[in-house]
Order: sequence, then C-alpha cells, then structure tokens
Amino acid sequence: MKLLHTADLHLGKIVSGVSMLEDQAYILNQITEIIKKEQVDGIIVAGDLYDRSVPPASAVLLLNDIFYEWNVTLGLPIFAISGNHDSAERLQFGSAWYEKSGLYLAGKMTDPIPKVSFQDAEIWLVPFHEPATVRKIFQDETVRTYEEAMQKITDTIRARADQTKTQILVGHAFVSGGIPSDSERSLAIGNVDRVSTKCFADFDYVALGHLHHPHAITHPTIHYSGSPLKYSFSESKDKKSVRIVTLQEKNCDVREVFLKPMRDMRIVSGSLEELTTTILDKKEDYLQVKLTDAHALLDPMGQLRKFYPNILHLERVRHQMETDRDVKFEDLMKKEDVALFDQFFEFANGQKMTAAQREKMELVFKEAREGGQG
Ligand SMILES: [Mn+2]
Repeated sequence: MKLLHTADLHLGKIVSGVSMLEDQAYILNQITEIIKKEQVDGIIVAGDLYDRSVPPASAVLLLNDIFYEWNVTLGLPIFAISGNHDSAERLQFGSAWYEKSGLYLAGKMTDPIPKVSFQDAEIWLVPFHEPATVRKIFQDETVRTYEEAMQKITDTIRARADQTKTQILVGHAFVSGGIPSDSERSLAIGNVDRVSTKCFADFDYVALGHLHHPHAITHPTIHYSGSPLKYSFSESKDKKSVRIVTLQEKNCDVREVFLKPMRDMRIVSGSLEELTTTILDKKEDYLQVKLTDAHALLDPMGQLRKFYPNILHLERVRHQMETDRDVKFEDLMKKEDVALFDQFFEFANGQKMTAAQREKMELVFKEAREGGQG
C-alpha cells in the first residue's frame, strides 16, 4: 500500500499582508501530479487544512476543488483531520456522508476515535485536541496534560486495534524534541504542549502535522511531512516536500518527493546599490532583505520594490558592538573624547570612523573645549 502524506496546508494564509492563495493553488496542483505519477492508493492530510477557523471563501473553494480532484476525479480516499488552526466543528460538516465517497474527514474529537479499514491497514484519525476536550469526551478526570491526553487516546486505540493489520495514526501534535518554526501557533505556553514518542509506540506509521519543518523530528516510524510551502523566513532553508509511504504489513518505507514553489521564500543581503544594480535571479520570490548600508537611505523599500515586487520584510543589518568585555565606567572616563566618540560611532554604524571623519571630530572637540574662544 502506498500513501501520500502531507499536512499544514494553511489555505488562506496571509504572510506580511500578502495572500499565499495563488502559491497554494500552484503547489496543490503539483501534489496532484505527484499523486498521479506515484500512483498512490490514498492521501493523508494531517491537519491545518485552513489557516484560521473562519477561512476566506477563496480558501474554502480551493480546498473543495482539490479534494474533488483527488477524491472524485482520481477516485482516491483522503484521510484528513483538523489541526489547531482549523475549526473542528466547521470541518466536521458533511463528514458523515463524505465518507461514502472515501473522504474521511475527522474535525471534532469523538469517542470512539474514527477508524478506517483500508486494504490491510487500520487508519486512526486523531484530530487536534486540547487536554480538556479529551478529559470531557473520554470522561477521565486524570487527563491534565497533552501527553496524558494523547496517551489516553492511543490506549483506547490499542484496545480496539487488530494488531495483525498495519497500524497507521494520523495526528496533529507537538512531539517532544521536534524543531518548531515561526509559522506555527503555539498550542500552549511553555513546553506543556509536548507529547512523547512513546505514545505512538505501537503504530507502524504515524503521519503528523503541526511542525512545519520537513525534518522536525528524526524517527523511523513517526514523521512530520512539514508544510508544502514556506510560511516564515525561519523556514527559508527548508526543502519542502511530501512523503511517499510504502507499507508492507508492518514495514514502512518513507521517501520524500520535493516540491518546487511558484515563488520561493528566501533571505538576501547586500547594500542598496548592489541590490539595485546587479539584479538577483528569481526577483519575484518572497524576500527578506537585509541591507548592509551603514549610512542613511532615502526610501530603500520604494527603490527595492521597483526590482523585487514581493519583498515581505526589510531590515538594516545592525552591527553589534562586542559586549563580551566588561566596560567599566571609570575606564570610560579615562578615555579621550575622540576615542569615546569613536566607540559610540562604531556602535551606531557598525564601522570605525574614516580618517577624515576622525579629523573633523577632533576639530569639533577642540572647538568645544576652547568654548567660544576661537
Ligand atoms: Mn500548522
């Protein structure tokens, strides 16, 4: 059995005021091509289908169209759950009869956890949940943490699972040791949102969503597919992909198929002059520009946007003065005026004064000392 695993589509997402919808439609079509080429038997979408609980109509239409394409046109089952960005109730709409068509969509947490028997596997759909929800639904007052909630869920699954079948869990959670990026919304303050890998010990493949890096964790059976697109500059070095999982009884073989975005998201640096004279390749990309200029600039964003229309973020590289040495006030007082100013200048501009600037400052200090006598 061969499955495609993706997650964290975040349809309708806006990054720095720019809608990602066109990029999302483009990447979903690329996933469709992979589905056809790889001839998979089913598709897993592990949560965060939308970016927010009330997504824009355009995002709803996009998901409608792509699910129709995969499920009806290509005739493939879809195993999908809600993530922490989705509205569990809204995603639940239609689930009971979509499954007649092989679209298995678990929005709300329920007891029992929905199980889909598919070929020689049992696929368990565990939507995103807070501990309080699990405590209430499973009527277990001892459930206090995310770890206890996931443990409770997997215990109930274990009790119902037919271990002669391949066991697959689809979930949306933060596994301990996972590397987060800047585009996930924290599930809770601090580290209390973590669940350990031991919750998933009995599964042959765990298809996760939530963390957006494709290699947020390294584990033989537990995988984050990562988001299909970069949604923050902290992901600029990611190579986004989908997972192709081939399961033979209890053995899983996991492979990455890389995606090529319409516009990449990357960080570039240079002076304003460099960036506006030697024009970089792929200037339509989403850019974070780090300007290295030390002096004042007139409308750098306006100048850069003439060449790079999709700059999302612009910043000046600020050279930090070394802070590892302790500077005592008494020592500072011993310094000559010009030496003291030199230090300040370097702190503010990231470079030392030129000889000419230094000469001018010496003159200024001299005049100040002589105070009107000159
Ligand atoms: Mn997400």
